[in-house]
Amino acid sequence: MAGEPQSDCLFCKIVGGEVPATIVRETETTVAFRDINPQAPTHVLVIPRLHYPDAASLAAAEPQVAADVLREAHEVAQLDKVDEPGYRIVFNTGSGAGQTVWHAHAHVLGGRGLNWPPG
Ligand code: D5M
Repeated sequence: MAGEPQSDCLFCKIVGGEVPATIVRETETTVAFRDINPQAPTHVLVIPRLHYPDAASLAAAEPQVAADVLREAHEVAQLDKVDEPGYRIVFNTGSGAGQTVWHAHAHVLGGRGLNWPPG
């Protein structure tokens, strides 16, 4: 059921401590950890503890938690000192956009020049 831990979800396992991760920050509603395949000097994933398959379904069901994810993304950027000159928050949504893990997550990318448009 949406919002409940899924036994076959990698990020639910990270939330539950069953799969190790390099945790950066934790709150009551979110966990932030370093991406295993970093695309920038700072590449952190911020996830809700609750399981929703993507950012849109999270925002629809739990708008406060979606806001918590955004707030934490900025906290992570500040922690890694990439908030200046700037950083990027990415929510890949759908396989066509490159989403591979079906538990909502924000990529926080920074520490290098970031091109626009993105690839
Ligand atoms: O992003 C999914 C991201 O999840 C991708 O950048 C790799 C990352 N990933 C996958 N497994 C792990 C573990 N075990 N730890 C940390 N990061 C991980 P998407 O937008 O779905 O393509």
